[in-house]
Amino acid sequence: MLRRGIVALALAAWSAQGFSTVRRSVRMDAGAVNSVSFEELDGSKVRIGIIKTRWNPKVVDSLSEAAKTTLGDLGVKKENIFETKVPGSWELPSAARFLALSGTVDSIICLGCLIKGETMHFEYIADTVSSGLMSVQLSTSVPCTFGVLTCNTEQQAAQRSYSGENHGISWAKTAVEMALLRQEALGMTKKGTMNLGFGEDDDAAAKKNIGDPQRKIFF
Ligand code: RBF
Repeated sequence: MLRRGIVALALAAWSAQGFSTVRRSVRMDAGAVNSVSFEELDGSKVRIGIIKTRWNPKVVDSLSEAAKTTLGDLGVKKENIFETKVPGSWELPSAARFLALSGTVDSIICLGCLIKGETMHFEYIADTVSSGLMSVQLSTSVPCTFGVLTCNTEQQAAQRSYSGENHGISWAKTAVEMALLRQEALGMTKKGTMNLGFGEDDDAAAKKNIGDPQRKIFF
């Protein structure tokens, strides 16, 4: 009986080790990345909003500086960047909604930094802000970049902003890419009207495509 127990324990330990080895190797083979590549982006005709929090200013200001420099590098004109502040991350979704509904921007970068503390604020705010921003972008058709760092420590926040790989750079690129996608999807790049992007340059060409199964709608 005792021997059977020992064998069972040894088997359990061996299989647990086996499984964890398999899991480890799968994770290594999955090609997971923690950054994303971008194609060349022409930001010369897009209007971008930046909303940033006054909480954690060292981190958030560094994110917004990196974002603005990147927008400039992509050709976004200074006069096409609108910037405003809110107290904390909790306020980002309403401010984003006001800005989206103003019709003055093609895409909004929402910047904040939540650092886990001793109370439950982090859990409440992080979840709600991310779903709030998703809801704003879907209900207004103005893409909102989720630029909120949700960190366990101040060091993690620093490593992702002023003393490491600054995420403001990729968030600015994301915002320009989504602004261009929005303009294309809404037919704003075509002459004339909102034709939902038939992929032609004028309205007549777009109409000609109606009924053609090959016609290109949206992207
Ligand atoms: N806002 C942030 O953007 N980052 C934070 O780390 C943060 N921590 C907070 C901690 C507590 C205990 C509270 C009450 C608020 C915090 N806020 C933070 C502010 C929050 O986003 C919001 O501005 C206020 O709750 C007012 O609505």
